[in-house]
Amino acid sequence: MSRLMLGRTLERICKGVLLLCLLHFLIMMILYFDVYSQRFDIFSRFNNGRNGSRNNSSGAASGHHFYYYNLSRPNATSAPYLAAGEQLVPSSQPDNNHTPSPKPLPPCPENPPGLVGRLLIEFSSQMTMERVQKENPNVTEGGRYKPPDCRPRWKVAIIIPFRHRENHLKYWLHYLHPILRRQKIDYGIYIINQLGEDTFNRAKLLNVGYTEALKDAEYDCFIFSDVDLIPMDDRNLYHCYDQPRHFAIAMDKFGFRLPYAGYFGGVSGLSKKQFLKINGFPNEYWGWGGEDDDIYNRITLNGMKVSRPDVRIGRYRMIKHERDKHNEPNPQRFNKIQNTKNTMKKDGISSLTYKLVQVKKYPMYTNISVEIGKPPPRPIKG
Ligand code: UDH
Ligand code: MN
Repeated sequence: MSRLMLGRTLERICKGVLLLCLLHFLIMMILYFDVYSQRFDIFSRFNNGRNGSRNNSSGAASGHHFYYYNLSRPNATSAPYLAAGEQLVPSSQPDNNHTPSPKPLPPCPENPPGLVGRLLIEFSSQMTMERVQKENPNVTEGGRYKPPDCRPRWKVAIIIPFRHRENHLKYWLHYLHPILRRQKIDYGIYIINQLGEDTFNRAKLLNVGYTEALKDAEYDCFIFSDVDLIPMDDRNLYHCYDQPRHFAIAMDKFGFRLPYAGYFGGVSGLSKKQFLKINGFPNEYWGWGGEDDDIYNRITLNGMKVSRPDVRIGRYRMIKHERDKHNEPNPQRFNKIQNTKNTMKKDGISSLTYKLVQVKKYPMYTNISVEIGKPPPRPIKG
């Protein structure tokens, strides 16, 4: 009797186990087909990318994230001027059926993988705006760009003081757009054009650039660059740092060295917070020289320290030029830079006045034309 009972119990257990196995098998089958269909989907896209002659050994596909590529985009080509890693451009549109909500982008890498390092910079061939435009199809109106595959830490306005330097501007745009794109910077280019023929005022134009760029977008980082300075190394990253940044530390015209310890000229960058802390730049330096030293003084007087790249990386070429008309050396500059401590509180972004005449968005940059006045009449001696 008890044997019979034992047999039945065993039989029930066996049936139970068998049922469980069947159920397990069923679940496995469902999961398998589900995953397989997804994998198939990913691989078909990935292969599309390869067929589109992309370099799949670098860039997005080599990271931990799979990106979907849209071959219909105009920049989905392997143009020779693009560096490795640039060509993998994910679509900004989610793909039709499979990605209902776009995944949040990962932060941009601190060392962007597409950088090429030392660059060959030369100004012998003629440059045209048509060529610059053709080479940079993914720059949007007004000279705006943001990386499609990652989230940059900074939103950078690049401000260029300008008058009658059209030729230099073409070279600047030709070299800088691809560099900034490789650096994975979210940026806009603002040319601040001083109207009229009165004495040039670089620092005041930079203050105007800060103000006008902020009307366009919520920038939190400002890079101020001369129009004739081209970085020779794309590892010199155009974003902001813990301290105000001096980028152009080794120019060809100074024998690739810092001309003096407190030099802050050429290309520099401040976060919005750092810029406001020093009340922006002085408006009262008319003509060439001194304004960069005044800015340096403002930085140190406000308890900050200038940060700089490695001297091998912060190299620049300046397009050769003669002194411009109406930008003679300012004879008052030596006196003025002794007085920054007294002047900086009242002269700066807080006291800026100008007349905005025109804002025009071109494909490769935004042009802001302004009247900024002229130097006050010099007191008559005697
Ligand atoms: N700038 C203009 N137009 C001008 C003056 C200045 O666009 O008429 C801007 C431009 O962005 C330029 C920057 O202001 O890069 C600085 O001016 P700069 O290039 O004249 O200054 P730099 O120190 O030259 O390079 C000084 C004169 C060198 C004369 C050398 C003669 N061999
Ligand atoms: Mn110059």
